[in-house]
Amino acid sequence: MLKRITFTLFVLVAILMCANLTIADLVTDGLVAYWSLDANTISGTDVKDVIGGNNGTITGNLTQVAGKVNGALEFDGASSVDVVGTDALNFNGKSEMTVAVWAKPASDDPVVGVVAGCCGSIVAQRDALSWALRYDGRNAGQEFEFIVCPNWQGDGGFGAPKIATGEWHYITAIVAVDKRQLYLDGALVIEDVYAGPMVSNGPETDIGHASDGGFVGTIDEIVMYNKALTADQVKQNFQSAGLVISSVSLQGKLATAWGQIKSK
Ligand SMILES: [Ca+2]
Ligand SMILES: [Ca+2]
Ligand SMILES: [Ca+2]
Repeated sequence: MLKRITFTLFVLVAILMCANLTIADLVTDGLVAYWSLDANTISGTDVKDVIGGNNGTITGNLTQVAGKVNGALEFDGASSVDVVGTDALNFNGKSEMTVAVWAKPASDDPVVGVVAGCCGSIVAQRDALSWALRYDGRNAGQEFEFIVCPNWQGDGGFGAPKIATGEWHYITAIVAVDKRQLYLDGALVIEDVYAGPMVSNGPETDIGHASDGGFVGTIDEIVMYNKALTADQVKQNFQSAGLVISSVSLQGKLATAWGQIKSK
């Protein structure tokens, strides 16, 4: 009997260790918000930030679809997830931040905007005056741009090239004191000087749409940090499978393990 209990404990510890390995996969140092957009984080119009409590509300019609990691939301260019935000998302006076997201454009020109080609907010504090990671078709060759206040630095051309319709790609945008960086699929695409510190009039965060337009496509696994990730950390996040193990998969593993224990 003692042998069986010892074996049971061994199996349970082994499962939990595996779970912890998966959890450690996404960089957690400085992580202030994580909208996985998985089905178990969305209830009605409520969208949960599983890390920082910066919960959002769906405005318009968003469709839950298969994502890069578990579930995601499909955006139509008009609808959005609006996050009122907390002090943790207020970057006024700060000199570092990182925002990263998986995006899959629905077309070659994935934007519904107030002017032709612009502006497709993917994730932004754009209803506030702060920063935006978005699609701007006016920036030939640099359509997936990152613009940051003061003065929306980068709007004239600081972006990654178009990503192919229907393909998932991982975009990471960073403010690192005196420079801005943009990574695509874990590799640095562009870097430029930045005259900070950041200026912001609020922490309101918009996913999928802000005042001057919206992104048309699927968005998944949005993370924000209050620090500049290193190149290695960007790569680590690109290779990770998210942070949260769905309770279903963990319960499944436990049930399987318990069945194996009982049959011994
Ligand atoms: Ca997801
Ligand atoms: Ca808003
Ligand atoms: Ca622009």
